[in-house]
Amino acid sequence: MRVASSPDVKIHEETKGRSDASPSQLSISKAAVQAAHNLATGASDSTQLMSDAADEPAPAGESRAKVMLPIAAVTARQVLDSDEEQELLSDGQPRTEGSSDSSGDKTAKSNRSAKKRGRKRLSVCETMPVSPSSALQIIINNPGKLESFYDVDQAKRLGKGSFGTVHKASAKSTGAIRAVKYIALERMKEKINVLKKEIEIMKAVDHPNIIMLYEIFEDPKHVLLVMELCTGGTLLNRVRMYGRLCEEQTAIAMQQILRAVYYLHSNRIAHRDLKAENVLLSSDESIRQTLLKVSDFGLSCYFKPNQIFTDKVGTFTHMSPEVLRRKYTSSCDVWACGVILYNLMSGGIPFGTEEEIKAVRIPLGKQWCDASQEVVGFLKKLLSRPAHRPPAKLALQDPFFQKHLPKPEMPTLRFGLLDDLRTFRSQNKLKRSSLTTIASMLAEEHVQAARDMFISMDTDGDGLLCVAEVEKRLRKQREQGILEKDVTRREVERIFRDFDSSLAGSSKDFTYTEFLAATFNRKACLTDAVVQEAFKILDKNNDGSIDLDELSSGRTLGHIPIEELQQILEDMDQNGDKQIDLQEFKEMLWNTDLTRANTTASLKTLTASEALALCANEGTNNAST
Ligand SMILES: Nc1ncnc2c1ncn2[C@@H]1O[C@H](COP(=O)(O)OP(=O)(O)O)[C@@H](O)[C@H]1O
Ligand SMILES: [Ca+2]
Ligand SMILES: [Ca+2]
Ligand SMILES: [Ca+2]
Ligand SMILES: [Mg+2]
Repeated sequence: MRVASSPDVKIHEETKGRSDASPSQLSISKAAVQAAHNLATGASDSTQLMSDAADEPAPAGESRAKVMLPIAAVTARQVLDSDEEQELLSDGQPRTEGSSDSSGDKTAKSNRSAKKRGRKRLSVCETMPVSPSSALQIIINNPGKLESFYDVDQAKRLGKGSFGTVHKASAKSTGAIRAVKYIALERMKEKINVLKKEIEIMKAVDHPNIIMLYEIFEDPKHVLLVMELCTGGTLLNRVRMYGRLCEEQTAIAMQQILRAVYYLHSNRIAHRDLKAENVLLSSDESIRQTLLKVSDFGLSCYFKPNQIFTDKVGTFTHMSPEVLRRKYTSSCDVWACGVILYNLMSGGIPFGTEEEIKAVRIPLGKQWCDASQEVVGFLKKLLSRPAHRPPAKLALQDPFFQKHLPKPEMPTLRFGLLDDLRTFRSQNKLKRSSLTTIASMLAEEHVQAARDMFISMDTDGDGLLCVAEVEKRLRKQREQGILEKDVTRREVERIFRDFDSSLAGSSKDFTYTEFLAATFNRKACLTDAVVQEAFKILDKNNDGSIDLDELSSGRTLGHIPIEELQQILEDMDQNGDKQIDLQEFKEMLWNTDLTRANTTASLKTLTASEALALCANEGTNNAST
């Protein structure tokens, strides 16, 4: 057990395989409760758990029960995890140690036995399934050295977490700016499975309000996560800067956080550590102008329908009553959103002790006097017993948002963009992955318009663009006189058909990164440097060409049927040497012909209106620009 001196108390108590909480576990909540109590009562004998507490004066003039705790109060973080440490040896066979071992013993024993058998201990990533990033469609584990690809600004630390630090870095090839999270393996020790879960989940998510993981490196001492950079700091810092946010800013922030939660829950992921400190701001512009990104998936996990969690994890101040009782579902994230809402509106947090949380009495002190009926009503819904608490999807439809969100901007959707989407769906996996990879390398100014378009059309916020959403937007533009002619539902549906081998023309919603990849401005963005970089990622052995072995190793695009790979190679190989060289690769990227579509009956004939639309938009190849 380790108590971090970080100002952020994350608790992870597992009951799996155990009947009772150990004394050490109990002492955590006691310590947290004590820290909260000290803060609420103004006690100054700060413990390690409340290292930041002294910076934050408790609001004066409120009764004990109504004191709003500064958020840093109870935040030293603790991770107690009894996930069974799996020792994986280079023969690839997992071996689970008996859970009765103490973890220290276990690790030492595994190392010893691995040595005895003369086998190399595998790196963290080598013991994980090789699956492509769902957003980027490629394997993002980089076996090379981080320093060969990125210049890391060691002097500038963006933040510090329980297991290491986060630094700013720039990609050598494209200059793209990133954040690198250094996770010290030495400090993770038997928590390696927690780290693996964090990586797996980050690899699986693709949403404009969730931090994106671009690449994973490993050195003997660290796992290095290359992530999307947020230069605007944490939402918590923003609140501290202003004391509290107005209702409009609160509505903007809460909508984005709940959209992320809705997306996660739809994908059966519970975050379990939502708090303003784990929500980052994309830039230092105002909340109205920047994007919020949910981050820190260190305590997240997948769940099955109706699954009940029993492990007590999260940050104490944001834990719901049912988490404390160790019988809860992903709805705990919605409760945490309630605590965040309270935090944004007042600058404090509502609950400091276990009793207060369990009693679900929300302290609405004088800070709340001038709050609107809607925000108070919404707060009460989020901070209610599980049976009354709305799921994220429903919370997003709350009158609070209707009343307090500014009118959304509506960038014009052009036919050219629809055409880009359809073209993308007619292309082979290699081209799609290359374009997606390239989209991930682009500078902010090149993706901004497409991103705004995606967000404005994804009206339910689930991170997917569906036929109905596009149709609705077209209809609206037609009503506003921006579109001169109707586009029928069938025509919209046509755009959504996916000619990927496994889908054979069936309809599929557009994901966020797919949308960016399909619509970025080819002319402005397909520079030699970027194309070469994308090529290098595929040319694993760096011999100047991509061949079948490289593609079929599973280390590039994941596992794709060999026939499909052969077909891809054949399509792109112009000189017949069964390899793709840089020139052929460039041509593939530039070629916007509907190569596959030409041979696909369903796309062969454009309707008259589509043909008209295409003609009308010639020259405006990219609608997002
Ligand atoms: N992508 C990012 N961009 C900018 N800063 C970041 C990023 N990710 C993390 N940070 C900073 O590092 C801190 C710790 O990162 P986090 O992922 O929350 O680690 P931990 O799981 O240890 O809390 C954050 O609070 C934030 O200040
Ligand atoms: Ca949607
Ligand atoms: Ca090669
Ligand atoms: Ca060739
Ligand atoms: Mg964190």
